[in-house]
Amino acid sequence: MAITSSKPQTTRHAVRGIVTRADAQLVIIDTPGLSKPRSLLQERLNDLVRDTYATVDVVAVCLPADQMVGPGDKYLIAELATLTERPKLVALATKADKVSPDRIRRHLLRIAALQDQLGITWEHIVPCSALSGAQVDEVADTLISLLPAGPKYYPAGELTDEPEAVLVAELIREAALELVRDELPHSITVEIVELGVHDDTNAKRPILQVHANLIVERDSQKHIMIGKGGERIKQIGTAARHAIAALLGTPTRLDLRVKVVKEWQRDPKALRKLGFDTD
Ligand SMILES: Nc1nc2c(ncn2[C@@H]2O[C@H](COP(=O)(O)OP(=O)(O)OP(=O)(O)O)[C@@H](O)[C@H]2O)c(=O)[nH]1
Ligand SMILES: [Mg+2]
Repeated sequence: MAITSSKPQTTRHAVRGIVTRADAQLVIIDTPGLSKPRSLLQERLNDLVRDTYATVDVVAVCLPADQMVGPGDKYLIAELATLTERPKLVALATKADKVSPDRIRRHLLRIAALQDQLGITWEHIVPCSALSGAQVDEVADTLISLLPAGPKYYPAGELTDEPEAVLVAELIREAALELVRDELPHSITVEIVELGVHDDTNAKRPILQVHANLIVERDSQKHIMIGKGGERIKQIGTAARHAIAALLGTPTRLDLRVKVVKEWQRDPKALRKLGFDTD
């Protein structure tokens, strides 16, 4: 349900994914990371993360096996330890497919050592890989074993409660992130101008019509996004259109334009308009 990319700060919303099984329903919330606020956007994201921590039963901290446990990870875990209503903590040693069993073992030991260093307790430490699927079921079992009994919040078959417009905007951003480099990813956001289903008499099935703006912060970035002869924006549009059609199961027509909203990450009004209001 949540988009992924090789660029930092990919997740900017608290996206819910719902897993319904015979014995339980697991609502997984993907949040942004907690980081040093360098913009109003980052402050808003940190507020969102803290609000989410306060409302969940368990926090699973992802610590990729191919990277050292860094100062950012330690900061985040130490923050979790200061919460008054402390959620239970699980460590996930992710990307297990990328390293040798020996390296995994050492990674697990370092994760275990964080308990004494930071004054926390891991209920479980689970190595896993989203790519190969190894131990993904164990992750679900582990999380479910830590949940209190409660109502089933969503009907079976529901995979997320994200509005369609948000999913579509995120898929467009995912396509854009894959096709840019360096600092630009931070500056990109997507605004849906119009989203509707059209019954085209010539088409056999209804068509999803999307009109969206790919927003950047500066004129120079606009030129990069458009690319030579419009090449890059065309590539982004094609990739996004396929992804949207695949997720929603509807043939899609996408009208995508690049727009500059000067310094939107620092502008309270722009942030509100672009859906980053935490109130
Ligand atoms: N090899 C491998 N790569 C993975 C695995 N899980 C995620 N990745 C890759 O790691 C990169 C980062 O994944 P994200 O899901 O965007 O990471 P994140 O922790 O949510 O990061 P932010 O949203 O930016 O805070 C992407 O390129 C993924 O394809 C895995 O299990 N194995
Ligand atoms: Mg993410």
